[in-house]
Amino acid sequence: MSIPTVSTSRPALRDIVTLQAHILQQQARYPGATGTFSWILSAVSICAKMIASQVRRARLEDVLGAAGAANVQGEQQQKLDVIANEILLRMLGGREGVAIVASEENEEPVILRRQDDGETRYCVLFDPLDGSSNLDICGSVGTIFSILRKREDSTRPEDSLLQPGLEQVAAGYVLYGSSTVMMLTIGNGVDMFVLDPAIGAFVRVAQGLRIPDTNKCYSLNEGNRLSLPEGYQRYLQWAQSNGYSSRYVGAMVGDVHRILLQGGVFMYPPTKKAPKGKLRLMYEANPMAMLIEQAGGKALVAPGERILEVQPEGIHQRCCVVLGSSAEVDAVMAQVAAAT
Ligand code: AHM
Ligand code: MG
Repeated sequence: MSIPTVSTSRPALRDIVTLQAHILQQQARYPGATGTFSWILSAVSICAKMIASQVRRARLEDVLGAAGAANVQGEQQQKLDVIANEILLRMLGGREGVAIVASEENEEPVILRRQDDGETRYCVLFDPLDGSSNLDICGSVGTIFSILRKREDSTRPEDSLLQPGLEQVAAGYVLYGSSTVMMLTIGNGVDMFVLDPAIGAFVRVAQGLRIPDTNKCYSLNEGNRLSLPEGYQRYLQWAQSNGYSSRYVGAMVGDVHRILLQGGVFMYPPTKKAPKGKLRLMYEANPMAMLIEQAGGKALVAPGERILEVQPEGIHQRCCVVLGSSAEVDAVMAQVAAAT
């Protein structure tokens, strides 16, 4: 008797690769790897699941709205900012391989382990809940993270933290949108995972993702238009005369996700209110720049100046961000260069 087969377009079970399996596959490429780094990525994925579940239940649990305090940037903390921050601090704090954590929500980095026992340790920087003003309206929010290797040649924590983005060993974000998506790079391309709520695991849905070279789409807060430097105003004039579309979620993770998948350019230039730009270099711009470059795009602070090459001076430092498809970033920077 033949066994009936069920025809389905879903991947066969043997083809499903969870984030956990993906991390182990990557680890196997480095014969000397101890698993320390993999264990940290696994902690990040558990945090992502916990935060996703909190975000989904926020209104039911009555954890929407302001927590009543301002963070180090002087911005109102939402209750969920505080919850997401606690989850990451506690979970990463429990990982032996994490030496230092730094968060948008904490003025000072947290030094977890100082011992100098020859073990490789890491620094994890994160924005626990980016775009949290979107929470009250059920809009997209996200977690952004950047992982650096702790420097062995210095005992000063700031030397380990204040490394340019080029030194990142991994970076990524989790988007809590209509589904929960993780984008991850460990320096050899960008892979995408979707949280399958039925099995409670992130499942790999794309490998070696490439950003389209061009797309007539720009993403910025156009309300700032009149306070942008002249080159950016000229770019908008040019783009609008050339049939471009405008898309803006107001949460960097949501906006960059669209650009990464569909192409175009995301930017947050300097404004009168934020003369150095609004976005933070270490845990917003750098991880996004690494992802975009790993996908074949560009990420600049000014014409010819990569975000990843900026030498940081403070963990909460801000910078100008222009990133996306190569041709679209070039189009912005051509106008900026022409105006200076
Ligand atoms: P946050 O980290 O306090 O949420 O702020 C960062 C957010 C980004 O997600 C987003 O790109 C930007 O701020 C939006 O700013 P604006 O409201 O000025 O357009
Ligand atoms: Mg943020």
